[in-house]
Amino acid sequence: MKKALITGITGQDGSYLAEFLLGKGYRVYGLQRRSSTITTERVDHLLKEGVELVSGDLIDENSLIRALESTKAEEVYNLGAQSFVPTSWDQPILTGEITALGVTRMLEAIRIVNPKIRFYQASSSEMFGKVQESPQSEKTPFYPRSPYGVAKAYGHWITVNYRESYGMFAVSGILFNHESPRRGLEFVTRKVTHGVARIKAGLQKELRMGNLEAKRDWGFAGDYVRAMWLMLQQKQPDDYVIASGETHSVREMCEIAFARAGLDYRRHIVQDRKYFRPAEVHVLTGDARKARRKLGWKPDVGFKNLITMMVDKDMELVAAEVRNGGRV
Ligand code: NAP
Ligand code: G4F
Repeated sequence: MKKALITGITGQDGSYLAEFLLGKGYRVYGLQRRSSTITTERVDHLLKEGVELVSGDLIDENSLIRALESTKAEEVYNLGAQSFVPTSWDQPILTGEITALGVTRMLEAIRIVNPKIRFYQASSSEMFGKVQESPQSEKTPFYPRSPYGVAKAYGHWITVNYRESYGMFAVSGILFNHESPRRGLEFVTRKVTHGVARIKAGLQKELRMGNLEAKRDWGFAGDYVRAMWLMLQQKQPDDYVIASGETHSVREMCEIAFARAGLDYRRHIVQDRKYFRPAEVHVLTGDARKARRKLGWKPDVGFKNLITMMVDKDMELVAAEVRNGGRV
């Protein structure tokens, strides 16, 4: 049985990846940091299927060494991060500690415990920021626009550096935005699909938002975790862009989401300066032809189906909340 350790298992991608690896017959371990509240909502169903949590934090090197020693993981998927872009302006140093230096801590832990461990780094299309060419491929230069993007660029290059310095099997997946019904409520797609469900249920009337003209290349998280695994199964370590290749504006996404519930977004969305960013990434479009060619990867779920799936799930969730008097 192959053993994998996932950092960030309690997040959106961690939960889909854990599910996927269980399906492949892996023994799956997840790094969980200490919290005073329950954070396992997304993986509770998997804990019953054998996923094991080990305590650790990307800020604490020793905890990473212990996690590798105790699990004897052969593959490490480093998905843990302070991943919300606006928070990175409020807490740039913490973001650097976790999202940038956390990568070096894990790479060092691997070098100490077992340099043969295969390592996946969750790099991001945010690194392209003020895009230098379109679409963006593995060869496009980075121009990050947020402390988060800068931290991810560091994480990306330190991964390349450990591969080149020590011959480690360390790869970066440069993933464009990917969403799901398990997406955090603060990210724009989920904020909208959950907002739509609440408006439809009569729990709120308006949804306050930022820049509706920003454009993203959105895909489904379930498709994207498959690419992470494929990257670690190759003969040679390499970096890949994972994207749908399609770009849509936040406005278009709102239109689809509200229409699914029979609503007109123009009647409910209020633009609020509070949600605009100090520096915006205006448009992202990924070129995933290398992943298609070398990994045989392509996404299954298209943009409209993704947003529809998310609205439908949020309508179910909000209906259940209403039935239970506000509790899920
Ligand atoms: P997410 O839902 O925000 O999950 C982040 C995970 O990181 C959570 O499990 C969180 O744990 C954990 N974490 C935070 N600080 C940590 C620390 N100090 N030590 C250990 N774990 C820590 O993010 P996601 O959407 O699943 O994304 C997964 C990874 O892919 C992230 O690195 C993200 O930056 C990157 N990425 C995401 C996208 C996307 O569109 N989703 C695109 C490109 C790259 P708690 O539950 O305790 O907070
Ligand atoms: O959903 P978002 O917050 O995602 P963003 O900033 O693109 O970052 C996500 O994708 C990255 C990959 O490119 C990941 F690395 C990162 O971890 C994260 O998962 O915002 C998307 C767009 C932005 O342009 C933002 O300005 O939506 C715009 N937007 C407009 N109104 C809003 C809002 N974003 C949020 N979160 N909330 C709004 O009200």
